[in-house]
Amino acid sequence: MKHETIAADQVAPHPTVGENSLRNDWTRDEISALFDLPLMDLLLRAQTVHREYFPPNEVQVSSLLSIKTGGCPEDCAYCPQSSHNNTGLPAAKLMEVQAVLDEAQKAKDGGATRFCMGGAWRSPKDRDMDVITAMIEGVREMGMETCMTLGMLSPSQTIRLKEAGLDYYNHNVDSSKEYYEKIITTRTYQDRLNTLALVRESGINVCSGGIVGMGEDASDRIGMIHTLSTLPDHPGSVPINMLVHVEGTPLSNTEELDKFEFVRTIAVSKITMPASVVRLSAGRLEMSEEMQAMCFMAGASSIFAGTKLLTTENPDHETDMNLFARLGIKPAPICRKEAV
Ligand code: SAM
Ligand code: DTB
Ligand code: SF4
Repeated sequence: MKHETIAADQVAPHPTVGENSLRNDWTRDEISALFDLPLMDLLLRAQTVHREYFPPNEVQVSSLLSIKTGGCPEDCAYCPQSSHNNTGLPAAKLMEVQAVLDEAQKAKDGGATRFCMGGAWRSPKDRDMDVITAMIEGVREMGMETCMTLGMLSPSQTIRLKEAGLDYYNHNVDSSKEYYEKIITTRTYQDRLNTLALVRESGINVCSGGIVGMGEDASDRIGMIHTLSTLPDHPGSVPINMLVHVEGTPLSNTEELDKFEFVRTIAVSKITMPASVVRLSAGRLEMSEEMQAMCFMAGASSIFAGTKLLTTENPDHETDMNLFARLGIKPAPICRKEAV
């Protein structure tokens, strides 16, 4: 990929006071021009913007648990949990509340301030909502922020999650609309946007991002950030995942994305959505420490900690804390954000 130095008038100059106010009128051309900046200019600008909104050198630590694993009817080409993919992952039933709370306690003891629970569903069933809301209430009582990702929601399910005190709902747009249609056929991009609108309107904080390295091209990464940064409100959390190549999925042999393109995706997300917490999400096991440091420089200020994501591996806590210490990064204290 070629990144030329571009004419100064194609990109807003280095930020001055007020210039990094929140905007949701970003154009694809502006986003494309950001991607094309020389890497050091892009990193400097992203870190400068980050510091206008967040304390420096703090990274929030979330923990993930798959509360309902495998056997998903959706055909997402990247996902180890789809029943359309032959990954050999056994399907499990929804976990019991106490078993989830036990895992949450371990995550808290390990330093997590947010506990994210994921269900391999197209949508949750109404009959599961009592168990799900009990999980939210229990994790909240432990003093952690709660996040759920359960697929598409109905209006009444969304209200129940809000009433239980859910802090964040994760629902990724995953890519551009054009590329999304190539990797998932069992639902539409608009379905995704509809659930995001329900969540936003209910007052639950939105967590939405995507995956890069799925064989998409640069215009798809631009399209994904364009979708997210032009939503009526920017998502409070923006997870950027590097594809985890899982054998048995159609994307298992996808060519590795240039690492700097991933770093650029983090930086452009930060610049376009400066008040959002950009999360360096899946794929860290394949990243060097230097690359992760570059992602923090690019404005990533959250990670998933613990040896397991949902079904795939992740660096262990000690390795992460060792990296934090060497980089002078501190885990961010809990800061519960009430959505409006
Ligand atoms: N079923 C729900 C849904 O799709 O919204 C929630 C769980 S789903 C596993 C949550 C997210 O995990 C997906 O939107 C995708 O971004 C991410 N994900 C799944 N498989 C992945 C992979 N192999 N590599 C990176 N991210 C992945
Ligand atoms: C997100 O954007 N990434 C997390 C979380 N939201 C739910 C999931 C990553 C899953 C990676 C593949 C797996 O472990 O199954
Ligand atoms: Fe199911 Fe979510 Fe995986 Fe798609 S990403 S197959 S909806 S668990």
